[in-house]
Amino acid sequence: MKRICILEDSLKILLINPESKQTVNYFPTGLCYLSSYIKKFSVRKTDIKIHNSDEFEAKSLIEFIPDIIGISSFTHNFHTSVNLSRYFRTALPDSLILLGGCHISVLPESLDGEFDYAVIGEGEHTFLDIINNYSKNSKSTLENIPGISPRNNSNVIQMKNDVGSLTIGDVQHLTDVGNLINRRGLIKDLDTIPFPDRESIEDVEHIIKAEHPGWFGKTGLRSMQLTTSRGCPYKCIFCQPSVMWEKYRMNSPAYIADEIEYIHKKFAINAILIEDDLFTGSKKRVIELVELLGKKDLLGKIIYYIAGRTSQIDEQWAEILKSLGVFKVEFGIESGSDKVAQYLKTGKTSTDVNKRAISILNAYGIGVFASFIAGAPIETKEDLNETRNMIKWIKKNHSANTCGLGIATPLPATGLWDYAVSEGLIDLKNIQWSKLSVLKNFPKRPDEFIHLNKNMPADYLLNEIKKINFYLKLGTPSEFIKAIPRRVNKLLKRILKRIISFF
Ligand code: B12
Ligand code: SF4
Repeated sequence: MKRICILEDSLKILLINPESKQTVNYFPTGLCYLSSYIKKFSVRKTDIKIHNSDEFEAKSLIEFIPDIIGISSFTHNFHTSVNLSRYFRTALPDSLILLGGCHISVLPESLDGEFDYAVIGEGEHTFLDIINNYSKNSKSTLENIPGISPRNNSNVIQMKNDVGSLTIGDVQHLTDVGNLINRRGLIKDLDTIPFPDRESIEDVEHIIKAEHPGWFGKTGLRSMQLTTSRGCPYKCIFCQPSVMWEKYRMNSPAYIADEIEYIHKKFAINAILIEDDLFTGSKKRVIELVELLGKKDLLGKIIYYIAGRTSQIDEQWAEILKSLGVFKVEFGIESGSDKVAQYLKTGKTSTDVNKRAISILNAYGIGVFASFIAGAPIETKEDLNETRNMIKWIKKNHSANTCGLGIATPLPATGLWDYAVSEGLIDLKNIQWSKLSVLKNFPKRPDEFIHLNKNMPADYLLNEIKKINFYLKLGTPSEFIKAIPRRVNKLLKRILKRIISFF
């Protein structure tokens, strides 16, 4: 057996998920995996804090005096991450400041702020190497670790595989950059990664109790997220996981069943959001999972929210998902127009296929969350009208069905990004990252998003989306009546909060 020699000088590590509370309360899964990996495999003693909050200037973070600060960033909150790095550089000049997550992994040349290094792609191995090789006296000892991207002071990223260096603006095609970066090989067997360290998050209970009626159809549950795969085998034109993760990998049914058992026992969880891009990658895997959960007497005790592809769904899938306890399946329908849906999903899809999958699941009492996108470059007013009709059909088909409509957003490393760059809609030297937000704080004005569509003026598009979202908010007449107590309750809570804050 391999012996690990534990170095005595303990390292304090602060992992941060910025702006986590601005959307929904959720677990920073990536950071939790990094933490558990370090705890299991590092040769050093570590004291790890995972900060999942909007408040960063908290004295306690500075008083912790972390040796290493690791920030995880999406694209829309990249500006906040950059500001945070500047804040920490001033408050704790000697700390090593790292950046990771989906944004920098697919757009490494955008590295900015006061980060010492960016970690590209899957983070566990690279972070472990950083921890094991970190020296308080010299940050440059880390430079040769594969998977990291250092930066010098002139916004130039030094590529470490002898292809020279790139300046912001040099690179037009992101996939090329992905190939240039010294990417680290992926972890072959996901089961070798320990369960994510949810215990190190401050205030775990708060996240568990957060209300998610949109996912689970009711409130008062104790919910948690679970990852059972990484990546996605498809390549939709607006989505980046296939670039970020390169390859689709899955955990084994035994690993997943053990993790479900663990979180059910440890945190009394009765609702699980499976956050895979595609949970339905293998029928055999889910059949085996159901069998194992049956043996552990866990069927019927937990409800699940999962994501799938409509083209896969048949009666057998519906039966399997029902026996697992799936309450809702998320589908990227994207458009009610076949032409636009096929453009966005870069492949075969149609309203007929979508309606069939939804009807099969609904017949088994399983609801769907159908996600739509408006404003794709080729979309016309008529296409958007077909989306409106499809949304109405879905809502009427089953009371558990819900829909969401977002705006076409050119996320880095996607086909839409390439389109926006080629049309001169993106200037990397002068970009406002918050414009690439597909968040709840939806753009209210044309200058708050990147308008990709040529057939509809920006304000017309925003107005149409607003109307459809208003219909979705109100719901069908019976949904509206049903929601009155919840809405009154919410309003009272808000008033009470205001009164308390006043005193
Ligand atoms: C589940 C999920 C969610 C969940 C929870 C998110 C979460 N746990 O982080 C919910 C539903 C809340 C969510 C919301 C949103 N999401 Co989301 N989400 C995902 C999804 C499907 C999985 C995320 C995940 O858990 N991955 C698994 C972990 C292991 O990976 P990871 O977090 O990337 O971490 C690894 C590495 O990145 C790295 N790493 C990460 N951070 C750091 C930090 C350091 C210091 C180091 C060293 C390494 C490191 O190491 C980790 C382990 O390998 C991804 C797609 C995907 N497959 O990644 C989209 C994705 C991340 N989401 C996306 C988007 C757009 C959103 C929303 C903006 C959508 C919306 N309409 O509101 C919101 C924003 C939420 C917010 N508050 O900011 C985009 C982001 C694109 C971008 N460039 O920003 C993605 C990539 C999907 C897509 N459309 O392409 N999301
Ligand atoms: S939208 Fe869904 S199916 Fe398409 S690439 Fe992204 S995760 Fe995969």
